[in-house]
Amino acid sequence: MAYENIIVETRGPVGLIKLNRPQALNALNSALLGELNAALAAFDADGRIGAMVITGSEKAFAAGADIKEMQSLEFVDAYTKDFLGDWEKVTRIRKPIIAAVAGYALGGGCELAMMCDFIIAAKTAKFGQPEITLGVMPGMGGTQRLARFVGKAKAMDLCLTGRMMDAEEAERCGLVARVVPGQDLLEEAIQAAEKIASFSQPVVMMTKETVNRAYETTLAEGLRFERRLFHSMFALEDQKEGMAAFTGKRTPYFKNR
Ligand code: CO8
Repeated sequence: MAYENIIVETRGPVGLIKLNRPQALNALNSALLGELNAALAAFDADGRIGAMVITGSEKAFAAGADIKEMQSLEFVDAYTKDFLGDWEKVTRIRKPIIAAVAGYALGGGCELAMMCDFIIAAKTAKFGQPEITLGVMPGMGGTQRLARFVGKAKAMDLCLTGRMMDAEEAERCGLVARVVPGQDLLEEAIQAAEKIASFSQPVVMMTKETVNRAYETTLAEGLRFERRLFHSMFALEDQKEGMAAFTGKRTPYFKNR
């Protein structure tokens, strides 16, 4: 598939997607969404790929949903056509996705970064949910994921005032996993993705699925789910290999990667 709004590459076992609408600070329109979903699904189905990275430009990861596209939308169309409903597909990708964020991650941009499994940010990154300044509120997880990831106080602050927070504050409050100098951002994200891709793929996928359960169910149910999947790992050759390699003081070779 030829893409116009994203650039898609592979780096060994890593699928790399660069959002590419520089004239609009990578604002997320329907065309970009369609392409992003297609590229993610293709990497998810590709046995050679173990993890993915989504990134933007130095200036913007994404400055939000495309305001110009949304401006004349009417309620009846938004509702009946489930405007933005397709964004949920990003969260159904089963292999890990890292968001490598430099510059603005605002509105839908911040929400897209939160749909990824973790965020590595450049020092220049700025996160925010400025929808309130446009007469709307977040529509793709900003009120829900942000509240779960950083807590009520910070989520309310960001969603109600529309202010931006920098990378340091985002790391402090748990939105961001690591902050690195801008020039190291992509390399750091690719290295993390390569590391993930070197492990047993079913174990990686089950780990992602299980951590995500923590945000969807009770602690008791989450612990039960974790234990059952943990038990199932003893059916994998990769468990035998990983533990044999440890006791044999050698590097494991995971067959299912
Ligand atoms: N939509 C459309 N175009 C945009 C957007 C956007 N979100 N952001 C920037 N642009 C365009 C500008 O219009 C401008 O285009 P032009 O040159 O044709 O006028 C170009 O990008 C460059 O932008 P600026 O000149 O404004 O650049 P600055 O460096 O002066 O400012 C800012 C950068 C502060 C990021 C500024 O562009 C800005 O405030 N952008 C809007 C941020 C925003 O409000 N985002 C929230 C959008 S609403 C939303 O995301 C709803 C979420 C619902 C779910 C969506 C799921 C995907």
